[in-house]
Amino acid sequence: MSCVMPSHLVAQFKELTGLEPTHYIRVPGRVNLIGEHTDYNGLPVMPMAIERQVRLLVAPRTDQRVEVYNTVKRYEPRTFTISPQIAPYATGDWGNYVKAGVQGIVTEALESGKALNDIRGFSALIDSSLPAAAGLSSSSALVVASALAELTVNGWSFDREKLAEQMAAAEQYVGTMGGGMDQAVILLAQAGSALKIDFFPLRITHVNLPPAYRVVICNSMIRAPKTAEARLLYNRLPIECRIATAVLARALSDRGVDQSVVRISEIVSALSPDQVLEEAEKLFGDAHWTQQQVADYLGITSQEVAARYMRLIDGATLPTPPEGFPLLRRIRHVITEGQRVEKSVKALSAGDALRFGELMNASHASCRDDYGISCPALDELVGVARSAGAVGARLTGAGFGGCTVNLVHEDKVESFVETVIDRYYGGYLKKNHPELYSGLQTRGFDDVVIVGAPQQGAEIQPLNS
Ligand code: NG1
Repeated sequence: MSCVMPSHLVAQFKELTGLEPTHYIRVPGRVNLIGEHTDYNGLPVMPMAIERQVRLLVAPRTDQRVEVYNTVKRYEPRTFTISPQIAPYATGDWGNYVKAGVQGIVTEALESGKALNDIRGFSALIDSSLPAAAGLSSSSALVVASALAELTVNGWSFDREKLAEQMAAAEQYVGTMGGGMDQAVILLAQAGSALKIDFFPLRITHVNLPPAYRVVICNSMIRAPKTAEARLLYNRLPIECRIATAVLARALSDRGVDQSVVRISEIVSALSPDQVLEEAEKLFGDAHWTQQQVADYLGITSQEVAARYMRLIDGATLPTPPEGFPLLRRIRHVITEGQRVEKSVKALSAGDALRFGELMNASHASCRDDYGISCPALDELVGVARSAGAVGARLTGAGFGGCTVNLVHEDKVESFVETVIDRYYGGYLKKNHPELYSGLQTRGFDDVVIVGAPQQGAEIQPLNS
């Protein structure tokens, strides 16, 4: 066990809860190297776990309450009772991530025949060194940490792969229609290597990064939250992919594609990625499709399109985008991004860092132009990073803000960091977002430019008093 428990947290835990902590749980964040928005489409991703993490001290309770404290004051304490259907807090409340993890475990326990009365709750103190809303998976880390707390206080063993799949489904509790990348890397990462993850079913391959290169994460400081309206920006993407999948499956039904498929990966595996791309180009053209056009093509009504494909997790329907759906662009990004992950694995096994860097750059262009998830600050940061010596630079995570990930030769890391601080933070950010820059002047840059190495996945340490 490599995690060291900080003693000041123990004192704080005892003071807040009146209990003695029994376990220390450490859950890393992650940075995605390549493979963006491919996971929920069934295509691969390549993330690694990072040293920034969520740490949690926990003690079992004799009742069915869950009581959580956070070392960050603005996250006020939350208490709730375990039940078959735990009602969420208001959208955006941090406690919903705790509820999501606990609910996932409780649902599974009840389904496996355990009695509600036999399920214990816990008290926990949470501390995080992961920036929130930055695309580094602080939310999934909290969901997984809460689930591990619930499993641990009940003395339940678990299989990491199965738990990763359960947690991907469990996190949808917060209303995001995400995939399974974050929970998988958080639980299954091994120190020293990145992971190629395939989905449905989950499969893991360890990938070595080029030894002379470092992964540098730069926070654009533009927050990328997934709450309220911002969440719609994210959810619109899986919905557009579902619509594109349905239309393509219909078009390709005479080529052996089953019309009931729900993910782009299922079409790609029936034909080949290049064939699907060619067909998609012919079918969709570069125009946006209206909801009515989709309905006409599928031989259903526009209301049926909304009911079948545009439902959000809370039962509401995605508002119809007035400009329509850019179906070719969405499909093209997802398919080429899946190909880029496969090519990256090949490049890295051949030790070809420059080729991997090119693929990262191409991924950024595709995320920006076809998937629409970049923003001026991310584009600027990527441009600065390349001129500062990164062989590959791209946005990472859901997008719309948050961080970039950069591959930098170890000899250039120091000058890379200096140039980025000077040109992006001291130049672009100061000029265009002075309010975001002023905080940095006092805080420094340790939290915004992070040089990372692949870390171990989540760990649980018993505290023997
Ligand atoms: P982040 O960057 O943590 O918001 C989200 C999804 C992933 C994946 C990426 C884009 C969740 C919990 N995570 O990650 O599954 O789709 O966006 O590649 O929804």
